[in-house]
Amino acid sequence: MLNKKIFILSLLSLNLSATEMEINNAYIKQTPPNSKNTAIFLTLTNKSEKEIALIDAKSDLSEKIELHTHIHKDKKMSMIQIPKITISPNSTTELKPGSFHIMLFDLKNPVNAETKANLTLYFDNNTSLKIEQIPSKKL
Ligand SMILES: [Cu+2]
Repeated sequence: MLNKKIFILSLLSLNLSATEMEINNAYIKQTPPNSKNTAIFLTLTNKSEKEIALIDAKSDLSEKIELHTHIHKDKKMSMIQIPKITISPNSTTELKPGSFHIMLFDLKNPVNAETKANLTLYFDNNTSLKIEQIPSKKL
């Protein structure tokens, strides 16, 4: 953790940028009252000339977070944990329903319209980005 640069970003804008990675349109999926799991979606834009991978995430809503994607298996969609989400140089990778997502397990509280999340993303180039006040969305 010591050599990871933490960029603390604006509370009001969800148009966040660091030197090399830009995060846009972050939101948490609202949950039914008894659901313990949800997902965070966002877009990652790599503005550098090198491939960068998202390798870990932390949030105040849950102690257990995994990077996930969906796969088609036996004509069914299922989700699996993946070690990283790679963003090619000068391109955008979208985390969205049915595709890549940040999975939150064992939620401390249900996610409703008032919920705001704080999220820290860790990348394989030894940087991290903190996003605050992420809003929820009903999907
Ligand atoms: Cu998942």
